[in-house]
Amino acid sequence: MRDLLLRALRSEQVDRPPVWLMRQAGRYMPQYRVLREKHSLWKLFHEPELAAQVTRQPLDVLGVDAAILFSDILVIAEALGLSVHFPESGGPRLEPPIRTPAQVNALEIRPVEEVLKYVFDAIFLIKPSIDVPLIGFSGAPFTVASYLIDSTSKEAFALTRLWLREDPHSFHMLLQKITQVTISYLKAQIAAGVDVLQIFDSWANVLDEGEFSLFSLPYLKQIVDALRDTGVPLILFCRGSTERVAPLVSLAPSAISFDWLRPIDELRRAVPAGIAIQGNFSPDIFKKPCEALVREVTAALRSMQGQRGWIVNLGHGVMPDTPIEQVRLLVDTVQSYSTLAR
Ligand code: 1CP
Repeated sequence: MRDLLLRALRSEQVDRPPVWLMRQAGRYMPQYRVLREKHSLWKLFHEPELAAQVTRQPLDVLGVDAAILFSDILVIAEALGLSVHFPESGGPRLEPPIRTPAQVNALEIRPVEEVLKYVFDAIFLIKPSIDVPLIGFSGAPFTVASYLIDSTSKEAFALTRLWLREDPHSFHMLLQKITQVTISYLKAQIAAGVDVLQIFDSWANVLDEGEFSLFSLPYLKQIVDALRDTGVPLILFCRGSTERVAPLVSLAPSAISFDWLRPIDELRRAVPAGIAIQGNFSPDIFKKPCEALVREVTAALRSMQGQRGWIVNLGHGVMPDTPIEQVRLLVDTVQSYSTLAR
């Protein structure tokens, strides 16, 4: 296996940083659009052969240093007895949305090995067919709860924020149930063969600092602690991470994924050695002309000269209207850079 990602996650000395991209399989890619014209998103997630095919697309097209399982943070709702729809636009929808403490009480955790078998079957298919590490993932409990309650991200999860202020007790109960099923789900992904895990707290930024420390951090901690013994590296992605360095560092994950609001070399100095950092180009970098893109990427690579523990990525996912040539240029620029040659 080309294990550059694993070595960077262990903060070993590497010749160049590994590069992969959040949402590296997606609509910006013509090959993905061809499949999406034939199949619904629901089907791509639920049919292991198709999920495996999409997972491999960015490896063939971009040659990135890691694969990320093609799935969604919301399929886990099925292990809580809910059904999730992926409409053509507007993001996932949960049926029925959770709106009362009685519904929280009634949520039953089902065996993930059975309910989400199609995810593990996809992992079984992918693993022997790739030569880079496979990243499995889940949503963070707060982010998943936001979708269960509001059903979509419209209006920045107004009902979720109302609930956590008015009835924190039942909100914590919901978070605890999601945490429990998430730990089982991630352990089952490891058993099926993933090499790395990433947790997406994509909506943590709607919480203020105090709320984040009450409603997100303790649940992230439970997950990180429960998985530490497995030895599988875990990357924490949390929207707004550059403003929450200290609380995220306190969880001691293998790596923290950062947005683009602070320069990467400054973040490297802010995070203790031994915790890797991931990021942090803006997805808007792909709107720049080629020379400007190469200049910006090269400047970041130079600024990290001699530093260990960096995984090149964006600060958030690739946008659907991104020109694929620009994505390839970013990947090629990183992969043709050698720190040893300088
Ligand atoms: O390539 C990859 O990154 C792997 C596949 C992947 C991942 C990691 C998908 C497929 N979804 C996710 C995680 C995910 N899903 C997150 C966390 C990451 C992030 O912040 O982007 C979130 C918030 C979702 C929820 C979701 N699913 C949305 C966002 C809606 C909103 O509220 O803003 C959407 C549009 C989806 C559907 C979906 N899931 C995945 C893809 C490629 C898509 C878009 C489908 C398409 O355009 O064909």
